[in-house]
Amino acid sequence: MKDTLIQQAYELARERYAAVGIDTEKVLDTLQGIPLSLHCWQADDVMGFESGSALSGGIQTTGNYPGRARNVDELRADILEAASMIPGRHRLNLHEIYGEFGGGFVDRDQVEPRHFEGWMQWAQEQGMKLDFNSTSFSHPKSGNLTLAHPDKGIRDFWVEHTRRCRAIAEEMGRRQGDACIMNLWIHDGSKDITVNRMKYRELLKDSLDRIFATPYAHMKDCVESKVFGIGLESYTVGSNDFYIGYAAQRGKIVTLDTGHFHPTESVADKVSALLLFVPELMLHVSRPVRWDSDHVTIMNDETMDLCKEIVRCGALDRVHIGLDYFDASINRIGAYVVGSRATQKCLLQALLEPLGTLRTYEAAGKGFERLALLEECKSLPWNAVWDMFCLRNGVPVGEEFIPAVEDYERRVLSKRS
Ligand code: RNT
Ligand code: ZN
Repeated sequence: MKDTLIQQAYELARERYAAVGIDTEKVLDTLQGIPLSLHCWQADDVMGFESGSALSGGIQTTGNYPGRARNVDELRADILEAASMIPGRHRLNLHEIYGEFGGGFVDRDQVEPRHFEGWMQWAQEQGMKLDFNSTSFSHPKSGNLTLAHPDKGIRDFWVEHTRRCRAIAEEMGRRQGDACIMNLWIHDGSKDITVNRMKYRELLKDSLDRIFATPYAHMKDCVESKVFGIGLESYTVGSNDFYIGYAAQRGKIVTLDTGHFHPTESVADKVSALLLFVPELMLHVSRPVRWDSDHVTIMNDETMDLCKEIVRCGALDRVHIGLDYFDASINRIGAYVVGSRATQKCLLQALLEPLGTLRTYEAAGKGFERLALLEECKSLPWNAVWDMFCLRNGVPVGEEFIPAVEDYERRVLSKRS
């Protein structure tokens, strides 16, 4: 698309938005300052570099599209390629299994900051900040239970792993001069009926207390619940209620994965409810299709509602926006780009909302006027503002990223067998 056309369309949009009291320049500035935390695991189907063992722990990738990243160099190249098509500056979210273990086997209770030295240096060179995750899946000691395992030896192993991960996150945060957000998700649960719901939850609570006993200044902890994992359908130790209670009492961040709730539940509604009781939120923006299927995020009502709630709550500085999907059935770089840009498009529309007028209507009991303006907002020329955002950031505008992804596939991905 010609730059002049984008500029002309933007000027018209700018006037159109000014008429409803919105300054598009301010909005573009705000959007520029919102980093996404890009999930490194989209590029290699959550495999990591530890041992090549199969993905386990209640999650699964489906599809075998060619071109999966097989090592750290390929993963980094893919992330940079994706980032070159996503406007703005973004963070990278690593899992412990993506450490550089020097060809040997480093067990999870032995991991150290030095295994992430390469990542920290690379991230600094790229001007990219890091977030982190402990990894309790895909490991021989990770059956149905980890931190909630009745066997003290197994529990201790995972406590040690997670404690070490916090130390790594602390080092990342210290080096980048900005807190590293460390997420804790475990799959612990039961395939069939358990008669010990309380027991496993007591054990998990105790393990968490041991893990969080060390205070840190440069990392922040978050805890992620879910409804159930594959093969663990009857009971999830770390349920939503469990972690909400834990995080509220202990002042931890709650991670909301948009796939981890009952399909008709609104994740957007949780933002205001939780922010009154927990310090911050972390998001795993995903697209559940009938269940926690981890499809690529798109610009749908759910994502839009979620972004609108963050803006309406004035909570952009208390919500960390990460992505979490793993689609192995399509070009993985394209998947990164589509999901990231979709999330940003939702954020942009949330920022372009004439909230002042809408709230004036609401306060005056003008229900029709509120509804009418909300409806009209849907067709205001937000896309012209989006195109301008891409143009100013030097990334492909509109569908221009499709041939760019195809080109990378031809040049790079298709050579991986
Ligand atoms: C699993 C959780 C978790 C993982 C990542 C890989 O259901 O969503 O966040 O997807 O840790
Ligand atoms: Zn998640």
